[in-house]
Amino acid sequence: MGFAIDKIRADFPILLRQVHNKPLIYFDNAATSQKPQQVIDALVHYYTYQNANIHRGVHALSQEATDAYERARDLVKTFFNARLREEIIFTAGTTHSINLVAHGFRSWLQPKDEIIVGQAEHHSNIVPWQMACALTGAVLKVLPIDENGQLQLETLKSLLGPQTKLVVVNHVSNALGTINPIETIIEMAHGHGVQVLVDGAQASSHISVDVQALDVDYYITSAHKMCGPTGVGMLYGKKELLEALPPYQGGGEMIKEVYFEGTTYAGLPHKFEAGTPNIAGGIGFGAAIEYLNTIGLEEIAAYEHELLMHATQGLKQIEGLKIYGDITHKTAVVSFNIGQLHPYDVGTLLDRMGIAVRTGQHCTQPVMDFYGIPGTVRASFAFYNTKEEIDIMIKGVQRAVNMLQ
Ligand code: 7TS
Repeated sequence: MGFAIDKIRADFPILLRQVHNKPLIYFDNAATSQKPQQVIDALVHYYTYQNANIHRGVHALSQEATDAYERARDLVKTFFNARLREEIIFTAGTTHSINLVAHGFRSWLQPKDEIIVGQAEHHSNIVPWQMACALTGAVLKVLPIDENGQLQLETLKSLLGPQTKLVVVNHVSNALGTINPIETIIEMAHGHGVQVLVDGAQASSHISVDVQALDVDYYITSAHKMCGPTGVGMLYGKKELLEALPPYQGGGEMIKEVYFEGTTYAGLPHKFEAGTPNIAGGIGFGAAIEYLNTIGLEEIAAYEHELLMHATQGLKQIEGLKIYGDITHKTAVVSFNIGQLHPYDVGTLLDRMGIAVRTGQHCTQPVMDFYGIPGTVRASFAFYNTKEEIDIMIKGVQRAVNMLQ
């Protein structure tokens, strides 16, 4: 059976939109994915019929809302194959999850301790660690990429040492789409007794992830990159590590007992979930996972790879076009420039044709500095995109080049 693209596209009402009087072609999926009707319905259903605060009411509505929210946690747990449901912490998203862990690390980092960070990280996986280092005297060490955007594992070998406390890398680069060999990185780090945090924001709706098989210590993502709502995401952590990690925010729900003499904290996952959470968001996250499960991540990955190959081959026909991170082991992201044309100009012309791409640094300034460029044009595809849309974009890029050169 082929990929049921027409049926899938019909689930996404936004794909019927026009932009500048042209049918929308949405190729900014790495920034955020579109939402299927099933997810939109789940949000509306919660607010229409179940709205109540959770974990605290004896009344029926609160119980129903709690059940729906906690069911979503089970869906996330199963999706990532975590061992225990309390290892899944709901957060506001990837940025929040990373800050939560980095804040905990502030409590035990010592001067001269080292954190190894990939060169192609999103700023949200750099700055929280810089802040932790600034407060503790720990040192950030950079694991460099090569010309293709791949992490230099030989260098990791020499960077890992007795001072290393943590390695932080993304699973997939948002700027380039390159897939990092996290299995090897985790094995190498664990060989030195070092924990690994993986930013999975760009992987989790494209690559099947099994946190137990990976033996990863922390794995993080945002629901909005996975057809879910904004403002909700996940931190997976091994139970013993999360139990040792100090809480991030203090407040209601994260406590066991509060006395002015001192407070004790709730168990996992509540210790890290202070205050009223994004209840609708959590439920919508669960609905997004159910939706992705109905299609299947293996099928999604295979289809998106076809899109990637089609786009890569077509774009390479354009004279002077350079793709950054031009390898095959990547998700469906093509980051490129044409000669000296400014990516912003190309992106603006594509927008006039109804084609949404992202231009600029993609919150990865060190990657742009590495290549010595102001930014790139980034087309990032999802399983509801088509080769026909890609053909329109390729023609559009050629038109933009003709107009700008
Ligand atoms: N890490 C990676 C690898 C990302 O791609 C992003 C968002 C984040 C972290 C931050 O996620 P948030 O949900 O907390 O904002 N990346 C992008 C992007 O590539 N274009 O817009 C947002």
